[in-house]
Amino acid sequence: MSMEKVKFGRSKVFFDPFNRRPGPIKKNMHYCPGCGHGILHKLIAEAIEHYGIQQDVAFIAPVGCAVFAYYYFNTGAISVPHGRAPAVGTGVGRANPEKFVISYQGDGDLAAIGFNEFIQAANRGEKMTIFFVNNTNYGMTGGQMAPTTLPGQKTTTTPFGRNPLTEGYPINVSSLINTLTSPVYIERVALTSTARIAAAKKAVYKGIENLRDRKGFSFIEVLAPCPINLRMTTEQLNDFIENKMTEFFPIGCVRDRSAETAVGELPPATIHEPAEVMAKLFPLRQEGGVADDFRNDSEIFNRELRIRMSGFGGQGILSLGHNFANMARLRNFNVSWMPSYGPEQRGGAASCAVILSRGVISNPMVDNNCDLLIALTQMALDKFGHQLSDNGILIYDRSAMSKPEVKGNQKVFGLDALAIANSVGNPKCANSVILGALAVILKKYAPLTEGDAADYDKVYREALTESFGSKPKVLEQNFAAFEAGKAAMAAEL
Ligand SMILES: Cc1ncc(C[n+]2csc(CCOP(=O)(O)OP(=O)(O)O)c2C)c(N)n1
Ligand code: SF4
Repeated sequence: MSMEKVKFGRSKVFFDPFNRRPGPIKKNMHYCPGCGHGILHKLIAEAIEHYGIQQDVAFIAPVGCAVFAYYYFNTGAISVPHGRAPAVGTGVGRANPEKFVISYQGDGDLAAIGFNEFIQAANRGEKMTIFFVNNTNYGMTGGQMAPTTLPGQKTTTTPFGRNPLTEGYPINVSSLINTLTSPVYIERVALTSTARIAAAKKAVYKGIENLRDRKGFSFIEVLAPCPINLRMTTEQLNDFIENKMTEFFPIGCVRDRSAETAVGELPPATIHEPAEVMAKLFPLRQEGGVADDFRNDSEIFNRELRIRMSGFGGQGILSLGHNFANMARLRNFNVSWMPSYGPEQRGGAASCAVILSRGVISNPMVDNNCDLLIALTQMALDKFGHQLSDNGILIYDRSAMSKPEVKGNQKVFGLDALAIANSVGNPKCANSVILGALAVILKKYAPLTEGDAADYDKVYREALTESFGSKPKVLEQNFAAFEAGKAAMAAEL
């Protein structure tokens, strides 16, 4: 059957009845009488059927009147947050390259809140077809101004008519993406008459054919009636679309490179093996050749370790946590590092929660059962002291507070971290002083074997080199601070 022939009856791509639609009405769509969405749905369903891709379509529905498209289309369907259809479609398409992604969006959804997602997907030439319903307003929410509202057009948010001096001119989306290199096919159609609908049908079929043939990004803009919010009769609406909208949105093909674009191969899955990604991101770990050999049998490393480091901004407390987390990462721990600081650049309270685990870390918060607390101010101790477990370790800055009370089996160690850092010539190295002190504490109390203690020193150097490799002087000062911290803590124990 020629595709131009009018089809009566319901496409098999639609459910029949619409059982997903709540309430007693199962035969009709929820759209207002005369709405363009229903007509466009019909054309898309027929095209999907025609090209035989129903089983593999992922239909991404917007927020807007078409949010319930999944009531009707018997295809894979996802409803997404407002404006996110091209972003979700990108994810779906990349993770499941064999699927056919359709993004269906209104002018509020696509050209306002979701404009960036849309234009980036168009620019990347994602293999998807987008149907863009331009009805010059936010239909679902009662007729607010959209980016496509015409100058002078009254909406609930432009009661005196859109004024280009204050609201700008309508955005011509099809022309805008015609400045990009990637899109294969861009056409604007309308739904005002049988002839226009027949032309729209051709465009819809081409968009779906391109999708089937994996040719790339196709975009079909549909000038559609919204009789309810525009408060017009069908005749008035047809006149509005044909004579007013087309002044800003001329009907016709904007670009068609479908014929010269080769039928695409199934795109390669762009999800890489985790090991491959790690090797790429963290080459040092590979070069060091120490990826898998740190398997300390100590009980302490066989469970989640929960650490809180806290002090004032500027004391390097966040870097301390970051460096420690990095050291653990370089030895195949899963880690989380969650900083928390006030808006002040310097001097406000700053802290970070670090978790190390050989298993999955499901929650990066540390608000109880803390294994290790490093407190560099009295305020930090007051705030987090009670979270330290009965078997936990506390390291505090002796110059900032007197020896805190000990609870249960807690072990408490004082250190003049800042003074030691100053002695090596850089107060910013206090965090390396603490990491040095921690080496000694862990060796004795974790306990670490000789080999693992040596590896702790090694991985400290690896982590610091990763951060400061290009600054030999800073590196040298930190290494000195680390050794000074070790010596100071060894003298205490
Ligand atoms: C994040 C977010 N912001 C705002 C809304 C409210 N909202 C729902 S639909 C809509 C506009 C839809 O208009 P359009 O995309 O033109 O689709 P139409 O309803 O006209 O088909 C808005 C702003 C929302 N649901 N979510
Ligand atoms: S409000 Fe407008 S776009 Fe929404 S269903 Fe009604 S006519 Fe269609």
